[in-house]
Amino acid sequence: MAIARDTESLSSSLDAEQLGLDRAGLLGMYRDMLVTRGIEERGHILYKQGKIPGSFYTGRGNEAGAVGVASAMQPEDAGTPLHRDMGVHVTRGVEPWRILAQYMGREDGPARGRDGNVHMALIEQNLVAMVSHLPAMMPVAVGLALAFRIRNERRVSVCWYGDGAAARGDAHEAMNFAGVRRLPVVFVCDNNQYAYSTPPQLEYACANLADRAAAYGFDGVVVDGTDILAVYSEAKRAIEKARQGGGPTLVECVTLRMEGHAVHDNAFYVPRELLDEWAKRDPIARFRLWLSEHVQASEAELSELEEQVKALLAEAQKRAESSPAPDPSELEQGVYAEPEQPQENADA
Ligand SMILES: Cc1ncc(C[n+]2csc(CCOP(=O)(O)OP(=O)(O)O)c2C)c(N)n1
Repeated sequence: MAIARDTESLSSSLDAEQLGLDRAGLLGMYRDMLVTRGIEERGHILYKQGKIPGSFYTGRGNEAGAVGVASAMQPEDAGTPLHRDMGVHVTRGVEPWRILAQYMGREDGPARGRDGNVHMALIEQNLVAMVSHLPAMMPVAVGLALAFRIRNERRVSVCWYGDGAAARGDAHEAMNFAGVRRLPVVFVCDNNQYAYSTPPQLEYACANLADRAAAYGFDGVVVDGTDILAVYSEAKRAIEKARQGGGPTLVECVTLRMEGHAVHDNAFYVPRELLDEWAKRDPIARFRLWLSEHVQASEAELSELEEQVKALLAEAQKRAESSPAPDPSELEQGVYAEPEQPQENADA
């Protein structure tokens, strides 16, 4: 029995306008999706050229989920994006060359060559870098929301996690605590239907992961994660509700992971027909069509934008490749926070 609410697609430019999205904003979202995919495609090639250490993950198919949610956040809001959410970093303004530098372990990557290639975030964008253990960032995101509450700040924390991660205990603890305290946090479940090779029927027994929200005392909503405007609309509603003191929401964005778990994996266990079916719902192609139908974006205008993104990324890659490797003698710098100086106690 499903409990969560299902969303509808946004159908017209009027709907988008009602959400506060003008033509420039809509084209900006399209651009952010293109940049996200382009960076990951380049990363894939760099990995195969042996230029990226470790393994390499992409969020192909999840561009609408990442860019749509991030576009609905305010700059002061905070978030904990994961390995499928590169679009969050792009939307919040990290320069593409720095992401490519991060991939290659260079000094100019946000982690300055000191962490895994997708373990990155710029704290000035109010993003917290992920750790590998899933979903260890959920209690962190809830902690951010608790801090906002205690400090009386009208900020919202956005917490991304996967369908596989949803099965672990820390996901339950985070959501339970957030529900009990009605904290300003939005849980975004990137349900890409596979946790490595584990399919949905072996991951959970409810109809939707968003159904679980009811058990924690807040709303759950299932969104087509390939429809950027539906994602934006639900994320905006959830974020502003949290800001007004209405407590958490669980937004489940349903997609299909369009590549292997990481690039070494050919995903032989995902049925070909399923991949073919979801390929027809590619989020970038869908939005491109919407833009041409609803805001009269011409073929020439869209192609020009696409060429601009290609040129930007070619330049970004050159710059990233010229970024130096970190100096081994400085390896330990910037890894741990410097301890704060104890405050002078006036009464002592
Ligand atoms: C606690 C823990 N166990 C195992 C792993 C190894 N691992 C990394 S990603 C992943 C799959 C996670 O699936 P999901 O949460 O659905 O996210 P997805 O990668 O599909 O986006 C696994 C098992 C991990 N990172 N953390």
